[in-house]
Amino acid sequence: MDVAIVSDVHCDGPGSPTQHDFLRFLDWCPAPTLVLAGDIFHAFWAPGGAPFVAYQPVLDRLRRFDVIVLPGNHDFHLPAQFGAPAPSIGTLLELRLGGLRAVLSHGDEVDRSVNYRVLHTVLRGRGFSWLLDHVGSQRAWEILHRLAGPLGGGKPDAALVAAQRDLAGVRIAAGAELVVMGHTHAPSCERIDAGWFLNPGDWVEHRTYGVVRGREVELRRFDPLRHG
Ligand SMILES: [Mn+2]
Repeated sequence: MDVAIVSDVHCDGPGSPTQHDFLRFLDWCPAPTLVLAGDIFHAFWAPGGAPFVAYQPVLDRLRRFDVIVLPGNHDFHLPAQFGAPAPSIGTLLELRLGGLRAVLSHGDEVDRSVNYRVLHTVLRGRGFSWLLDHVGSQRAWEILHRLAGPLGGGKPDAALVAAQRDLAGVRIAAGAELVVMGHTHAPSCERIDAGWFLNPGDWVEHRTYGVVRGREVELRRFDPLRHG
């Protein structure tokens, strides 16, 4: 495989099953390029530039990959660890993946609700960033976990899933050959006209990831017993 694509892993420290299985995935994964399409961590921050210790094993494993990072709503500060600029909602990356012209985003840009927009504009602003950098690592962890909520499964939001499919169609009509959006925890891989729409799913319920080989795209499920 040329590229592996994951989103919504929600790693949450050494005790979390998602992080446990994702570490196994990273040790196994044969793709040289790895796309992290948001919410890889449940509540990421790097107070004063130092990432939470609980997440360090994952960051260490990522070093051997050529990593492409997008901001999720749970880890919007992650791209900064890889030298990317400050992320806003709906950050788009347009680049070549395998043999395909790809357009990547976390997928939360389809949530047009005022609550979501306001909350996430504030959280990604300088005031909140200053606060988290000054309360200490433990307090920052607690604040972010209160905001993140429990690591729930729950059904994907049908309205958001439909909105993503529509938006994928628009991006494909504009020339994208692969559109990637996660966030909804609704794994899918389908053709829309001449393009692919991939939602890599999540690791709370499905443990799915996308694969690009040449011009082919598929969705797979990681089985730690078989691959780990
Ligand atoms: Mn998300």
